[in-house]
Amino acid sequence: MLEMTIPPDTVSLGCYQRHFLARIDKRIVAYIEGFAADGISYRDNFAAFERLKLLPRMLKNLAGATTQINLLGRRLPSPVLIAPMAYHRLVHEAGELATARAAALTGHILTVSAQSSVLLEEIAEQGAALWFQLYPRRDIEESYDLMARATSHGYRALVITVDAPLSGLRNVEQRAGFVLPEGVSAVNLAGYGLEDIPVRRAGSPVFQGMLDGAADWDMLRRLIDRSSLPVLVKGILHEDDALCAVEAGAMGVIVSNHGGRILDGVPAPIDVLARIVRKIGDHVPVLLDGGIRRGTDIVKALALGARAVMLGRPVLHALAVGGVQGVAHMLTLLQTELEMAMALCGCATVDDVNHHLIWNENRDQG
Ligand code: FNR
Ligand code: LAC
Repeated sequence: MLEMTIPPDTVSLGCYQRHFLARIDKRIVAYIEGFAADGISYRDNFAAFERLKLLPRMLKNLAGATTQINLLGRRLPSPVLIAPMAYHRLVHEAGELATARAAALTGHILTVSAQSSVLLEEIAEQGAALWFQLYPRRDIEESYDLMARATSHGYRALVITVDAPLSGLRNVEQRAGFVLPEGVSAVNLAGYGLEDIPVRRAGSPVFQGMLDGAADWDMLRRLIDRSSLPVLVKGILHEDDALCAVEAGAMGVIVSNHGGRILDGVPAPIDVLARIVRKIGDHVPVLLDGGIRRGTDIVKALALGARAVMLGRPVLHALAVGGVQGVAHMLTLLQTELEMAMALCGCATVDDVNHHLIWNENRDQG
């Protein structure tokens, strides 16, 4: 695989983003870094973490400290997973094969998107622990087929994304004129029917059939019933939807606004996390993504009840800048930041990271 040199001033996830923005074709940047409409939710995903403050405890005994977690019956070295993202080959020749190699090297789970640019069967050969993400397809047999392919190739869990029956208003992409370059495509889906519905009349196409056959709770239940793997439902913001997902049989809920890419003007996941955890209790793990860029962000998410977090764009930034080594280095930087943040907060294990760590400005007034 291509050898790449990581610039020596790359010391945080933000540095990878800076190099990514400077090096990569503007149209591809518009797709990857882009957001829905005006980017209100995209920006708020970061601002929400900035608003939260940690109140650390001193002189705790930190002997034997660890970031290990239990998730779906397995022990994982870190509460950080790689979020599903389409088309890694947009930024690196080897695409998801390189990301999987880095995940294997560092012990992180890679969630492979159904829209990966390398076949899910080939990604499975890289030795990484994998989850598989899919959007419910109009033809449920095609979803079943994808699920069976992932299951038979050793994927450990399925993620069904429910927040994108439409891909959202991508004005940034439209302005930049983004189209998939030659040679990059959703190869897993090549044998299935097209999901595009022909527009029947002039005018807005959205309510002219684009949503016919879109998934509903009944379809979700059927998909979960069919799966022999645990299913997590991704893209939940309302606590009642979290409960519906659990009632449909989900073994996990991923609180997410899709990195601000689908509907603009929704809350940051970190701001709705605690309500969701309160609603569904702690027997079903709640994960969170959107705006995680620092070890302290992970501590904040865990403190508010997340079992683990998922990391999106930084993985593609690092893949673009440094290939396998870049992604492994970026994940290691984040792991170091997490350990440092836990230690400086006085937490030896993830169980020590709880809501008492979150500073509440109003506590003294009440
Ligand atoms: C995504 N995301 C996404 N989600 C999903 O369920 N299936 C997918 O195929 C994709 N594809 C995708 C492509 C790109 C380029 C990006 C940036 C994101 C959303 C992703 O899983 C995750 O929710 C966000 O990226 C998390 O936010 P951050 O970490 O990017 O801020
Ligand atoms: C995106 C789709 C692929 O966010 O989920 O671009």
